[in-house]
Amino acid sequence: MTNDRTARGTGFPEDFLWGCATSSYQIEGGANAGGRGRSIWDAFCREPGRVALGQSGDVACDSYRRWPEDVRLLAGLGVGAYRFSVAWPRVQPGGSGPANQAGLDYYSALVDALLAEGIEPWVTLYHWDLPLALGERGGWTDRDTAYRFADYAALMYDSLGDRVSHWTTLNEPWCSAFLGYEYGEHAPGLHDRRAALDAAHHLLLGHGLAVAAFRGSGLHGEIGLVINPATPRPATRREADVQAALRASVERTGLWLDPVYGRGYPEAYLAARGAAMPERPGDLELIASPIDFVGVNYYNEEAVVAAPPSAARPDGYSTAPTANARTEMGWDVAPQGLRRVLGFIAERWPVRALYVTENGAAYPDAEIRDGRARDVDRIEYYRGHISACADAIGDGAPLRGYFAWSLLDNFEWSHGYGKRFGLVSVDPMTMERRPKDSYYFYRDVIAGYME
Ligand code: IFM
Repeated sequence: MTNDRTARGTGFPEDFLWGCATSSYQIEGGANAGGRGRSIWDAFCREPGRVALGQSGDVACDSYRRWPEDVRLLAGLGVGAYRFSVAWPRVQPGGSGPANQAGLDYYSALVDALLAEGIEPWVTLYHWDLPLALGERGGWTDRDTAYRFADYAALMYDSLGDRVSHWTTLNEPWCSAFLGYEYGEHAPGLHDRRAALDAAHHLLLGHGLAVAAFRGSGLHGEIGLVINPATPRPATRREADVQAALRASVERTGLWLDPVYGRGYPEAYLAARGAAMPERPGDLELIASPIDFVGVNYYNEEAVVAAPPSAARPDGYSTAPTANARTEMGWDVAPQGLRRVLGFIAERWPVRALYVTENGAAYPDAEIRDGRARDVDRIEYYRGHISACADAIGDGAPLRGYFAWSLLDNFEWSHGYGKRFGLVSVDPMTMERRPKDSYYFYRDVIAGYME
């Protein structure tokens, strides 16, 4: 989409879309406001030892009440789009049945305010806050959750579809399935590989059903899936390491994009686990409902070396140390990895458009000078990654836009509030928002200047 908020002097096309992203549980708070139901994250945060310092998203950035301030901050940046997610338990407290009007009104007012500023709302339907009632019935391991998700999606199309023209179904289904059900780091916190594979299939089925419902709604607009693709790079030039990295990319990213593009599940991935997906006739056709774009969330690369497959490492590789700088998450800073993964996806799957739907970095709080956080590290991180996007476009990748993660310092899941990704800081006591230097850097990039 072309608007008057595209970069002019940074080597990006005129109609390149610049945006900023957040998610509901990470910023909204208002946990008991307006008839919101409970989510699996509300319950998980209350389990001892799950989240740093026992923190939760109960208050978060209080965007449930302070969203007009957030819209002003977005307008000040000059973004063309704001990517936010809907909290399913806010609009359908028990995960099924009638909508909660107060929840729908909240998102409707936000959408209207964004449009009034010329900012396109990009709505993510699922960024991990599953209604607890569904979680208690097995969550994504239960096939029925996929159908409930499609009903909820239809409800959102009805409510916002007259004003929203960009939708994404799931954010990073790898995290929902594997961090949630196999590695125990995210809600619901299980350690069960079989459950993770079931969850992966039902997430994809929910995605396919929601895409089909969108097409059936007669609405205009685009719909896509957001993934965090695997980003291994060979640690050495040894052929075994090169092959191990390639295999990891092909299989782990293919787990999502192969079925979405009608190729079924990667056999080698399932064979390595001695497992099959719980698919039923017709599922793969639904999962392959055509999408308009793929969103790529990219933060880092991992250097890998070939290693004998084992139960813990079925894919036959392990990670190796590098000399790269790291963010506060311990993640390697590897801007060219973004260029590589965009190229890899564009080459391998018939994607019509790619968007970087998240990219950003956590760093310890920066020195405050003249009342502003001088977050030089974050600026350098953005500079490198935004340049890598220009390189990817030069290579021919159909990259149409970029979303910074994140507008605000917010609730970073099991890390609590200790890891801060914001362009804007949020005072935990007063909720006062203060733009950091990176906010002004990104504003200038959007305006067409990258010094
Ligand atoms: O904060 C998360 C976000 O919710 C999903 N993608 C990665 C971000 C940083 O960890």
